[in-house]
Amino acid sequence: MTDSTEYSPPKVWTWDKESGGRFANINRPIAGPTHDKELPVGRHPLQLYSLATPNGVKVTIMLEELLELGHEAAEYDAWLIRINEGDQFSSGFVEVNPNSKIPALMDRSGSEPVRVFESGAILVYLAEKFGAFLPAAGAARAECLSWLFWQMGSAPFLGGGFGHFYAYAPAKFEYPINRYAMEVKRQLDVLDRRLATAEYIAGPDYTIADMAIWPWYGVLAKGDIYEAGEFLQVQEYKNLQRWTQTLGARPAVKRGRMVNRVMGDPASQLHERHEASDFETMTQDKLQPAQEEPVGAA
Ligand SMILES: N[C@@H](CCC(=O)N[C@@H](CS)C(=O)NCC(=O)O)C(=O)O
Repeated sequence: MTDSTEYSPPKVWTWDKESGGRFANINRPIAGPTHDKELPVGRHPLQLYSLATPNGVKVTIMLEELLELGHEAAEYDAWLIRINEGDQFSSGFVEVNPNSKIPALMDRSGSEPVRVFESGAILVYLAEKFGAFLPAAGAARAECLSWLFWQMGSAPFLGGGFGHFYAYAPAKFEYPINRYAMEVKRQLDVLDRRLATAEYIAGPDYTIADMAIWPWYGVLAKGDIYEAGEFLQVQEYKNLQRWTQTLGARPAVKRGRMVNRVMGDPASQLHERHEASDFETMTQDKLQPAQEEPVGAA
């Protein structure tokens, strides 16, 4: 079960720029900005700086769901942050998120702008601001927040663990792939069992817990990330499959997935979103060549 490339750690770790596998160019052991650049600001109160990775899509789904419900104050500008080109290390972005990761939100509706980073915090902030998709109190709120934080704690094992070693590492190593496949299968079973007795993740209602979990585990269940559907036998999780399809059919989910998307079918990519009508006027001249993006560099 040992790998052929065993490693004896030195006394002191040093930064080896070649060691990070795919996307090694954005991995650094230091925080802070690498260059001076302000972020653009559009005309809506909500300014989102993001990319359509699973963590980014959670927020664009929420904003599109709020608009679908008729909350006009949820209109937003979504600016593209190309993380594999280092946009997350600009001085402007670091001011909004000192952790240099998408998604990041500026709420400019009040007298002072409010910054919000971490996708879970953004979902809670928007849910509270608009009084939607998060039960107000009691057991229902506790259940929703429990599943939301379950997602925040679990997805790094899927993305940074399984996804990294199965899809991005410089070579396939049995030990980490085995370890993280085991954990991801366990997580899929957690969701499948929950969805055997509940229509949505937090109970009878669709909430921010669904919006947080679907872009990771729903998309994994469709076999759409890491090309791991067969390896993980995702079709076995029948209740998860039912929920995945139900959510995937929601118009706001379909729109949310397109915003800040730079990969896949060009017709599914809306690089920046400034108006609701942008979805209708998506034209080829707005589209640039597809490129690869890190799926959850968490
Ligand atoms: N826990 C964070 C994770 C955010 C995250 O990992 N974002 C990735 C893309 S999915 C990123 O911006 N990576 C850029 C980098 O690591 O430099 C959240 O949920 O917001």
